[in-house]
Amino acid sequence: MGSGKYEKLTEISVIGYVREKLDFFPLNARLSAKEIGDGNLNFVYRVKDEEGGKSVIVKQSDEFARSTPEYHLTKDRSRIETEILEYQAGLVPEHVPQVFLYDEIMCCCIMEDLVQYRILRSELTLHKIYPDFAEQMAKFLSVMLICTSDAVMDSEEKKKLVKKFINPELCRISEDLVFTDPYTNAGGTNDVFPPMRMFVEEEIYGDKLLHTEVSKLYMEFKTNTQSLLHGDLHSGSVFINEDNIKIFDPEFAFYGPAGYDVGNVIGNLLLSWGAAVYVMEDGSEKEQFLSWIKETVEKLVIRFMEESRRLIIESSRDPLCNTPDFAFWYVEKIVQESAGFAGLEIIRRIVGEAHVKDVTGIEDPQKRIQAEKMLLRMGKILIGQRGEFICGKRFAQLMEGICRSDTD
Ligand code: SR1
Ligand code: MG
Repeated sequence: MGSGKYEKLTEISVIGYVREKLDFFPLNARLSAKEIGDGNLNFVYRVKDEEGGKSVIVKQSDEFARSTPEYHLTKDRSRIETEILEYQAGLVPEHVPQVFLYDEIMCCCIMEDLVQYRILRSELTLHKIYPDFAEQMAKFLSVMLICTSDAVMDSEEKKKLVKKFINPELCRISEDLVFTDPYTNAGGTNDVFPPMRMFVEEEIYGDKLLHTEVSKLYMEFKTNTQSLLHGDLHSGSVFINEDNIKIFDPEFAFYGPAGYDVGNVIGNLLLSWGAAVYVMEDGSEKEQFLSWIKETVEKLVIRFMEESRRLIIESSRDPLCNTPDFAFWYVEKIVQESAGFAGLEIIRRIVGEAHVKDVTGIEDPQKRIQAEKMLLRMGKILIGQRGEFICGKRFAQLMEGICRSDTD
Protein backbone atom coordinates (compact mmCIF):
# COMPACT_ATOMS: atom_id res chain seq x y z
CA MET A 1 0.00 0.00 0.00
CA GLY A 2 2.85 2.32 0.83
CA SER A 3 4.63 1.32 -2.41
CA GLY A 4 3.13 4.22 -4.38
CA LYS A 5 1.63 1.71 -6.83
CA TYR A 6 -1.94 0.62 -7.49
CA GLU A 7 -2.86 -2.57 -5.68
CA LYS A 8 -6.19 -4.31 -5.73
CA LEU A 9 -7.61 -4.26 -2.20
CA THR A 10 -8.93 -7.36 -0.42
CA GLU A 11 -11.10 -7.83 2.65
CA ILE A 12 -7.83 -8.20 4.58
CA SER A 13 -5.67 -5.45 3.10
CA VAL A 14 -8.44 -2.82 3.15
CA ILE A 15 -8.29 -2.77 6.97
CA GLY A 16 -4.62 -1.75 7.05
CA TYR A 17 -5.28 0.65 4.18
CA VAL A 18 -8.00 2.53 6.08
CA ARG A 19 -5.90 2.66 9.25
CA GLU A 20 -2.99 4.08 7.27
CA LYS A 21 -4.99 6.67 5.32
CA LEU A 22 -7.66 7.86 7.69
CA ASP A 23 -7.75 9.03 11.28
CA PHE A 24 -11.30 7.74 11.79
CA PHE A 25 -11.18 4.72 14.08
CA PRO A 26 -9.65 4.55 17.60
CA LEU A 27 -6.13 3.04 17.49
CA ASN A 28 -7.19 -0.05 19.43
CA ALA A 29 -10.41 -0.62 17.45
CA ARG A 30 -11.09 -4.19 16.28
CA LEU A 31 -11.86 -3.63 12.60
CA SER A 32 -13.63 -6.02 10.23
CA ALA A 33 -14.12 -5.65 6.48
CA LYS A 34 -16.59 -7.07 4.00
CA GLU A 35 -16.91 -6.62 0.24
CA ILE A 36 -20.52 -5.51 -0.23
CA GLY A 37 -20.55 -4.20 -3.81
CA ASP A 38 -23.43 -5.37 -5.97
CA GLY A 39 -23.00 -2.82 -8.77
CA ASN A 40 -21.62 -3.56 -12.20
CA LEU A 41 -18.32 -1.71 -12.08
CA ASN A 42 -16.42 -1.46 -8.79
CA PHE A 43 -15.44 -3.14 -5.53
CA VAL A 44 -16.99 -1.73 -2.38
CA TYR A 45 -15.82 -2.55 1.14
CA ARG A 46 -17.44 -1.73 4.45
CA VAL A 47 -14.81 -1.37 7.17
CA LYS A 48 -16.33 -1.47 10.63
CA ASP A 49 -15.27 -1.06 14.23
CA GLU A 50 -16.86 -4.17 15.73
CA GLU A 51 -17.18 -2.70 19.24
CA GLY A 52 -17.73 1.00 18.57
CA GLY A 53 -20.02 0.36 15.60
CA LYS A 54 -18.60 3.15 13.41
CA SER A 55 -17.93 2.26 9.78
CA VAL A 56 -16.72 3.70 6.47
CA ILE A 57 -17.10 2.69 2.84
CA VAL A 58 -14.07 2.17 0.60
CA LYS A 59 -14.85 2.12 -3.11
CA GLN A 60 -12.10 1.05 -5.48
CA SER A 61 -12.13 0.96 -9.26
CA ASP A 62 -10.20 -1.36 -11.52
CA GLU A 63 -9.40 -1.25 -15.21
CA PHE A 64 -12.43 -3.32 -16.13
CA ALA A 65 -16.10 -3.50 -15.28
CA ARG A 66 -16.73 -5.99 -12.51
CA SER A 67 -19.81 -7.50 -14.19
CA THR A 68 -18.37 -7.45 -17.70
CA PRO A 69 -14.57 -7.76 -17.68
CA GLU A 70 -14.43 -7.16 -21.44
CA TYR A 71 -15.30 -3.51 -20.76
CA HIS A 72 -11.89 -1.91 -20.27
CA LEU A 73 -12.17 1.40 -18.45
CA THR A 74 -9.76 3.90 -17.00
CA LYS A 75 -9.70 4.11 -13.27
CA ASP A 76 -10.26 7.87 -13.70
CA ARG A 77 -13.92 7.21 -12.93
CA SER A 78 -12.96 7.23 -9.23
CA ARG A 79 -11.64 10.76 -9.65
CA ILE A 80 -14.79 11.83 -11.45
CA GLU A 81 -17.01 10.23 -8.82
CA THR A 82 -15.11 11.90 -5.96
CA GLU A 83 -15.03 15.31 -7.61
CA ILE A 84 -18.71 15.35 -8.43
CA LEU A 85 -19.59 14.23 -4.87
CA GLU A 86 -17.50 17.13 -3.60
CA TYR A 87 -19.11 19.52 -6.06
CA GLN A 88 -22.61 18.30 -5.14
CA ALA A 89 -21.74 18.74 -1.46
CA GLY A 90 -21.44 22.47 -2.18
CA LEU A 91 -24.96 22.60 -3.65
CA VAL A 92 -27.01 19.88 -1.93
CA PRO A 93 -24.92 18.66 1.05
CA GLU A 94 -27.92 16.98 2.66
CA HIS A 95 -28.39 14.69 -0.35
CA VAL A 96 -24.91 13.20 -0.91
CA PRO A 97 -22.57 11.02 1.16
CA GLN A 98 -19.58 12.80 2.68
CA VAL A 99 -16.20 12.05 1.09
CA PHE A 100 -13.38 11.54 3.59
CA LEU A 101 -10.49 10.86 1.23
CA TYR A 102 -9.61 10.27 -2.42
CA ASP A 103 -6.47 8.31 -3.24
CA GLU A 104 -5.44 8.90 -6.84
CA ILE A 105 -2.88 6.08 -6.89
CA MET A 106 -5.12 3.41 -5.42
CA CYS A 107 -8.20 4.80 -7.27
CA CYS A 108 -10.08 4.68 -4.01
CA CYS A 109 -12.65 6.88 -2.46
CA ILE A 110 -13.29 6.54 1.28
CA MET A 111 -16.68 7.88 2.22
CA GLU A 112 -19.47 8.01 4.75
CA ASP A 113 -21.31 4.74 5.37
CA LEU A 114 -25.02 5.49 5.10
CA VAL A 115 -26.07 2.80 7.54
CA GLN A 116 -29.35 4.55 8.41
CA TYR A 117 -30.50 4.27 4.79
CA ARG A 118 -31.76 1.56 2.44
CA ILE A 119 -31.49 1.24 -1.32
CA LEU A 120 -34.58 2.67 -3.00
CA ARG A 121 -34.86 -0.19 -5.53
CA SER A 122 -34.99 -2.80 -2.77
CA GLU A 123 -37.62 -0.77 -0.95
CA LEU A 124 -39.71 -0.47 -4.09
CA THR A 125 -39.60 -4.21 -4.69
CA LEU A 126 -40.98 -4.59 -1.14
CA HIS A 127 -43.69 -2.05 -2.09
CA LYS A 128 -42.68 0.44 0.60
CA ILE A 129 -44.08 3.95 0.40
CA TYR A 130 -42.03 7.10 0.99
CA PRO A 131 -44.35 10.15 0.96
CA ASP A 132 -41.55 12.75 0.78
CA PHE A 133 -39.55 11.20 -2.04
CA ALA A 134 -41.01 13.37 -4.83
CA GLU A 135 -40.26 16.61 -3.01
CA GLN A 136 -36.75 15.52 -2.01
CA MET A 137 -35.83 14.25 -5.47
CA ALA A 138 -37.34 17.31 -7.21
CA LYS A 139 -35.15 19.51 -5.06
CA PHE A 140 -31.99 17.49 -5.76
CA LEU A 141 -32.67 17.45 -9.50
CA SER A 142 -33.62 21.10 -9.86
CA VAL A 143 -30.64 22.39 -7.89
CA MET A 144 -28.12 20.10 -9.58
CA LEU A 145 -29.43 20.47 -13.11
CA ILE A 146 -30.26 24.16 -13.14
CA CYS A 147 -27.42 25.54 -11.00
CA THR A 148 -24.78 23.79 -13.15
CA SER A 149 -26.28 24.99 -16.44
CA ASP A 150 -25.78 28.07 -18.61
CA ALA A 151 -29.23 29.22 -17.50
CA VAL A 152 -27.64 30.22 -14.20
CA MET A 153 -23.85 29.75 -14.25
CA ASP A 154 -21.16 32.05 -15.50
CA SER A 155 -20.26 30.88 -18.99
CA GLU A 156 -16.51 30.43 -18.40
CA GLU A 157 -16.97 28.68 -15.05
CA LYS A 158 -19.44 26.32 -16.66
CA LYS A 159 -17.07 25.43 -19.50
CA LYS A 160 -14.31 24.62 -16.98
CA LEU A 161 -16.70 22.14 -15.38
CA VAL A 162 -17.56 20.63 -18.75
CA LYS A 163 -13.84 19.96 -19.23
CA LYS A 164 -13.32 18.58 -15.72
CA PHE A 165 -16.15 16.10 -16.10
CA ILE A 166 -15.42 14.78 -19.58
CA ASN A 167 -16.14 11.07 -19.13
CA PRO A 168 -15.81 9.39 -22.54
CA GLU A 169 -15.59 5.75 -21.52
CA LEU A 170 -18.55 5.72 -19.18
CA CYS A 171 -20.56 7.75 -21.70
CA ARG A 172 -19.70 5.12 -24.28
CA ILE A 173 -21.19 2.42 -22.05
CA SER A 174 -24.45 4.39 -21.89
CA GLU A 175 -24.37 5.14 -25.61
CA ASP A 176 -24.16 1.40 -26.29
CA LEU A 177 -26.36 0.00 -23.55
CA VAL A 178 -29.07 2.68 -23.51
CA PHE A 179 -29.24 3.98 -27.07
CA THR A 180 -27.90 1.63 -29.71
CA ASP A 181 -27.87 -1.98 -28.52
CA PRO A 182 -31.49 -2.26 -27.32
CA TYR A 183 -32.79 -1.22 -30.77
CA THR A 184 -30.33 -3.03 -33.01
CA ASN A 185 -28.62 -5.63 -30.83
CA ALA A 186 -25.49 -4.31 -32.55
CA GLY A 187 -23.11 -5.33 -29.79
CA GLY A 188 -24.86 -8.69 -29.33
CA THR A 189 -25.26 -7.82 -25.66
CA ASN A 190 -29.05 -7.79 -25.41
CA ASP A 191 -30.61 -10.23 -23.00
CA VAL A 192 -34.27 -10.70 -23.91
CA PHE A 193 -36.53 -12.89 -21.75
CA PRO A 194 -36.98 -15.84 -24.19
CA PRO A 195 -40.81 -15.73 -24.42
CA MET A 196 -40.51 -12.03 -25.31
CA ARG A 197 -38.25 -12.51 -28.35
CA MET A 198 -40.95 -12.22 -31.00
CA PHE A 199 -42.51 -9.16 -29.37
CA VAL A 200 -39.11 -7.46 -29.13
CA GLU A 201 -38.28 -8.35 -32.76
CA GLU A 202 -41.47 -6.69 -33.96
CA GLU A 203 -41.99 -3.84 -31.53
CA ILE A 204 -38.41 -2.76 -30.84
CA TYR A 205 -35.98 -4.04 -33.50
CA GLY A 206 -38.55 -3.68 -36.27
CA ASP A 207 -39.96 -0.23 -35.50
CA LYS A 208 -38.05 2.17 -37.74
CA LEU A 209 -40.04 5.22 -36.60
CA LEU A 210 -39.02 4.41 -33.04
CA HIS A 211 -35.38 4.18 -34.13
CA THR A 212 -35.55 7.66 -35.65
CA GLU A 213 -36.88 9.14 -32.42
CA VAL A 214 -34.24 7.26 -30.42
CA SER A 215 -31.53 8.63 -32.72
CA LYS A 216 -32.65 12.19 -31.94
CA LEU A 217 -32.36 11.55 -28.20
CA TYR A 218 -29.03 9.80 -28.80
CA MET A 219 -27.67 12.95 -30.42
CA GLU A 220 -28.98 15.04 -27.51
CA PHE A 221 -27.10 12.76 -25.14
CA LYS A 222 -23.88 13.01 -27.13
CA THR A 223 -23.90 16.72 -27.96
CA ASN A 224 -25.93 18.72 -25.46
CA THR A 225 -23.61 19.83 -22.65
CA GLN A 226 -26.47 21.35 -20.71
CA SER A 227 -26.04 20.31 -17.06
CA LEU A 228 -23.72 18.35 -14.79
CA LEU A 229 -25.51 15.01 -14.66
CA HIS A 230 -25.30 12.15 -12.22
CA GLY A 231 -25.46 10.06 -15.37
CA ASP A 232 -26.86 6.83 -13.89
CA LEU A 233 -29.68 7.93 -11.62
CA HIS A 234 -31.61 4.68 -11.32
CA SER A 235 -33.26 3.49 -8.10
CA GLY A 236 -30.10 1.59 -7.16
CA SER A 237 -28.25 4.92 -6.95
CA VAL A 238 -30.59 6.31 -4.29
CA PHE A 239 -30.43 5.67 -0.55
CA ILE A 240 -33.64 6.43 1.31
CA ASN A 241 -35.18 6.50 4.77
CA GLU A 242 -38.24 8.16 6.32
CA ASP A 243 -36.48 11.53 6.53
CA ASN A 244 -34.19 11.94 3.56
CA ILE A 245 -32.62 10.67 0.36
CA LYS A 246 -28.93 10.45 -0.49
CA ILE A 247 -27.79 10.12 -4.06
CA PHE A 248 -24.61 8.10 -4.60
CA ASP A 249 -22.56 6.29 -7.24
CA PRO A 250 -22.18 9.21 -9.69
CA GLU A 251 -19.27 7.73 -11.66
CA PHE A 252 -21.17 8.19 -14.95
CA ALA A 253 -21.24 11.96 -14.30
CA PHE A 254 -20.71 14.24 -17.29
CA TYR A 255 -22.17 17.34 -18.88
CA GLY A 256 -25.23 16.19 -20.77
CA PRO A 257 -28.93 16.91 -21.32
CA ALA A 258 -30.72 17.68 -18.04
CA GLY A 259 -33.66 15.46 -19.00
CA TYR A 260 -31.42 12.39 -18.84
CA ASP A 261 -31.28 12.39 -15.03
CA VAL A 262 -34.95 13.32 -14.61
CA GLY A 263 -35.91 10.65 -17.14
CA ASN A 264 -33.88 7.99 -15.38
CA VAL A 265 -35.66 8.67 -12.10
CA ILE A 266 -39.09 8.57 -13.78
CA GLY A 267 -38.21 5.50 -15.86
CA ASN A 268 -37.16 3.54 -12.80
CA LEU A 269 -40.29 4.50 -10.88
CA LEU A 270 -42.33 3.29 -13.85
CA LEU A 271 -40.41 0.00 -13.94
CA SER A 272 -41.33 -0.62 -10.28
CA TRP A 273 -44.91 0.44 -10.94
CA GLY A 274 -45.26 -1.80 -14.01
CA ALA A 275 -43.94 -4.81 -12.12
CA ALA A 276 -46.25 -4.11 -9.17
CA VAL A 277 -49.32 -3.94 -11.44
CA TYR A 278 -48.85 -7.65 -12.22
CA VAL A 279 -47.10 -8.95 -9.12
CA MET A 280 -49.19 -7.53 -6.28
CA GLU A 281 -52.41 -9.17 -5.12
CA ASP A 282 -55.50 -7.02 -5.67
CA GLY A 283 -56.41 -5.12 -2.52
CA SER A 284 -55.73 -1.96 -0.58
CA GLU A 285 -51.96 -2.46 -0.33
CA LYS A 286 -51.70 -2.64 -4.10
CA GLU A 287 -54.00 0.35 -4.60
CA GLN A 288 -51.98 2.43 -2.15
CA PHE A 289 -48.63 1.51 -3.67
CA LEU A 290 -49.70 2.11 -7.27
CA SER A 291 -51.37 5.41 -6.33
CA TRP A 292 -48.27 6.51 -4.45
CA ILE A 293 -45.98 5.86 -7.42
CA LYS A 294 -48.37 7.62 -9.79
CA GLU A 295 -48.67 10.63 -7.49
CA THR A 296 -44.90 10.59 -6.97
CA VAL A 297 -44.18 10.76 -10.70
CA GLU A 298 -46.74 13.54 -11.14
CA LYS A 299 -45.54 15.53 -8.14
CA LEU A 300 -41.87 15.03 -9.04
CA VAL A 301 -42.48 16.64 -12.42
CA ILE A 302 -44.62 19.46 -10.99
CA ARG A 303 -42.17 20.33 -8.23
CA PHE A 304 -39.15 19.96 -10.52
CA MET A 305 -40.74 22.43 -12.94
CA GLU A 306 -41.69 24.91 -10.21
CA GLU A 307 -38.31 24.80 -8.49
CA SER A 308 -36.32 24.93 -11.72
CA ARG A 309 -38.24 27.98 -12.94
CA ARG A 310 -37.81 29.69 -9.59
CA LEU A 311 -34.06 29.00 -9.58
CA ILE A 312 -33.64 30.40 -13.07
CA ILE A 313 -35.63 33.56 -12.40
CA GLU A 314 -34.03 34.21 -9.01
CA SER A 315 -30.43 33.13 -9.67
CA SER A 316 -29.64 33.96 -13.27
CA ARG A 317 -27.72 37.19 -13.71
CA ASP A 318 -28.23 37.08 -17.45
CA PRO A 319 -30.98 39.56 -18.40
CA LEU A 320 -31.97 37.35 -21.32
CA CYS A 321 -32.45 34.31 -19.10
CA ASN A 322 -33.89 35.52 -15.80
CA THR A 323 -37.38 36.03 -17.22
CA PRO A 324 -40.48 33.90 -16.63
CA ASP A 325 -40.91 33.33 -20.39
CA PHE A 326 -37.39 31.97 -20.80
CA ALA A 327 -37.66 29.84 -17.63
CA PHE A 328 -40.98 28.41 -18.81
CA TRP A 329 -39.60 27.44 -22.23
CA TYR A 330 -36.33 26.05 -20.84
CA VAL A 331 -37.91 23.83 -18.19
CA GLU A 332 -40.72 22.57 -20.40
CA LYS A 333 -38.13 21.37 -22.94
CA ILE A 334 -36.24 19.50 -20.21
CA VAL A 335 -39.45 17.73 -19.17
CA GLN A 336 -40.32 16.71 -22.74
CA GLU A 337 -36.87 15.20 -23.12
CA SER A 338 -37.19 13.55 -19.71
CA ALA A 339 -40.17 11.63 -21.07
CA GLY A 340 -38.06 10.37 -23.97
CA PHE A 341 -35.15 9.39 -21.72
CA ALA A 342 -37.57 7.68 -19.30
CA GLY A 343 -38.82 5.58 -22.22
CA LEU A 344 -35.26 4.69 -23.19
CA GLU A 345 -34.44 3.65 -19.63
CA ILE A 346 -37.50 1.39 -19.46
CA ILE A 347 -36.75 -0.29 -22.78
CA ARG A 348 -33.07 -0.82 -22.13
CA ARG A 349 -33.71 -2.38 -18.71
CA ILE A 350 -35.99 -4.97 -20.34
CA VAL A 351 -34.28 -5.62 -23.66
CA GLY A 352 -30.67 -4.72 -22.96
CA GLU A 353 -27.86 -6.19 -20.95
CA ALA A 354 -28.35 -4.48 -17.57
CA HIS A 355 -31.67 -5.58 -16.08
CA VAL A 356 -33.43 -4.48 -12.91
CA LYS A 357 -34.66 -6.84 -10.23
CA ASP A 358 -38.10 -5.19 -10.14
CA VAL A 359 -38.79 -7.00 -13.44
CA THR A 360 -36.45 -10.00 -13.34
CA GLY A 361 -37.79 -10.79 -9.86
CA ILE A 362 -41.28 -11.51 -11.23
CA GLU A 363 -41.38 -15.26 -10.70
CA ASP A 364 -44.49 -16.15 -12.72
CA PRO A 365 -43.41 -16.13 -16.40
CA GLN A 366 -46.90 -15.09 -17.59
CA LYS A 367 -46.94 -12.10 -15.27
CA ARG A 368 -43.42 -11.15 -16.31
CA ILE A 369 -44.45 -11.27 -19.98
CA GLN A 370 -47.48 -9.07 -19.29
CA ALA A 371 -45.42 -6.58 -17.28
CA GLU A 372 -42.66 -6.42 -19.90
CA LYS A 373 -45.14 -5.89 -22.75
CA MET A 374 -46.93 -3.11 -20.90
CA LEU A 375 -43.66 -1.42 -19.97
CA LEU A 376 -42.28 -1.65 -23.50
CA ARG A 377 -45.49 -0.08 -24.87
CA MET A 378 -45.16 2.63 -22.29
CA GLY A 379 -41.52 3.23 -23.21
CA LYS A 380 -42.46 3.61 -26.86
CA ILE A 381 -45.17 6.17 -26.07
CA LEU A 382 -42.79 8.15 -23.87
CA ILE A 383 -40.22 8.29 -26.66
CA GLY A 384 -42.54 8.79 -29.63
CA GLN A 385 -44.95 11.23 -28.01
CA ARG A 386 -42.49 13.02 -25.72
CA GLY A 387 -43.57 16.42 -27.06
CA GLU A 388 -46.90 15.96 -25.24
CA PHE A 389 -45.23 15.47 -21.86
CA ILE A 390 -45.19 19.05 -20.66
CA CYS A 391 -46.68 18.58 -17.19
CA GLY A 392 -46.94 16.05 -14.37
CA LYS A 393 -50.55 15.25 -15.21
CA ARG A 394 -49.57 13.84 -18.62
CA PHE A 395 -47.36 11.20 -16.99
CA ALA A 396 -50.20 10.23 -14.63
CA GLN A 397 -52.58 9.97 -17.60
CA LEU A 398 -50.16 7.64 -19.36
CA MET A 399 -50.08 5.35 -16.31
CA GLU A 400 -53.87 5.36 -15.95
CA GLY A 401 -54.46 4.77 -19.65
CA ILE A 402 -51.92 2.02 -20.22
CA CYS A 403 -52.96 0.19 -17.09
CA ARG A 404 -56.61 0.23 -18.20
CA SER A 405 -55.87 -1.00 -21.71
CA ASP A 406 -53.45 -3.74 -20.58
CA THR A 407 -55.39 -5.19 -17.65
CA ASP A 408 -58.98 -4.95 -19.01
C1 SR1 B 1 -21.42 -2.57 -17.56
S1 SR1 B 1 -22.24 -1.35 -16.71
C2 SR1 B 1 -23.93 -1.71 -16.90
C3 SR1 B 1 -24.82 -0.69 -16.28
O1 SR1 B 1 -24.56 -0.55 -14.90
C4 SR1 B 1 -24.46 0.80 -14.56
O2 SR1 B 1 -25.05 1.07 -13.35
C5 SR1 B 1 -25.08 1.54 -15.71
O3 SR1 B 1 -26.49 1.65 -15.56
C6 SR1 B 1 -24.70 0.70 -16.84
O4 SR1 B 1 -25.46 0.90 -17.97
MG1 MG C 1 -23.80 2.24 -10.36
